[in-house]
Amino acid sequence: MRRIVIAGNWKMHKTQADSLAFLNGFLPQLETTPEQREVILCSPFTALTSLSKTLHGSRAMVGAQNIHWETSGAYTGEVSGEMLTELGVRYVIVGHSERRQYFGETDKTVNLRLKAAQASGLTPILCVGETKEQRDAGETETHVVGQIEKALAGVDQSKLIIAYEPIWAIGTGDTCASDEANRVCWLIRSQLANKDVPIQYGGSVKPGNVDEIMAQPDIDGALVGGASLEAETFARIVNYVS
Ligand code: G2H
Repeated sequence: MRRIVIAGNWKMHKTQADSLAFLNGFLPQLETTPEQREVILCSPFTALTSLSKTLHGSRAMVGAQNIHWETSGAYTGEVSGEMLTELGVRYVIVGHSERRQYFGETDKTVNLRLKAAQASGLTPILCVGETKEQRDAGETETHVVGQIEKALAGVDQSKLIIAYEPIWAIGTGDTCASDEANRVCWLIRSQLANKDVPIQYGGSVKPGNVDEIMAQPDIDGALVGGASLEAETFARIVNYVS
């Protein structure tokens, strides 16, 4: 049985106070969440400490949105794995398309960050996905397989989550058809040595489409942006009906 992992990616949203207000509404709704579902909240660095303290002993776990590959040094603005684990962080998103697009993230730095995350005991959530232009040109498969190969070179597949996020479906409300998403997730799995790696779908997941997405045989969870910002909405996603 593969794990089911539902993660919220808050991106650059929520102060500490906003995060705690979210938890007040969200945590009671986890009481009915099936036990085998992993629930993760990936907040900005500034809210990690508060989240970690409040979530201690609860069903939900804490994730960060980036990690540097060195353990320390003159890297202004960066955060190491040890700095994250010290706060109780267990997961970290690596290679999100927004980091690739706006912050110069490359397949090489994604690979380094994955290794650094695992070396510090974190489980990385590796994001891959194609642009609209690549999809229109029929290059989805080659692009995604190429991203996976380069990202995972020398990476331990026993402590890993992958998120397939077609860039054209991110934050646009334009969800990838669930069978198309499943086909790419299947393709990703076919490239892996460890077939039990949880593979999430991400891109405009919401309460109205989560059931259909999660019914797909090769989709093991969701990475949720906009719809993870409001407690009631994210709780409905986490508590989807299988
Ligand atoms: C994709 C996703 C979360 P959204 O970036 O990683 O965001 O659900 O808003 O499309």
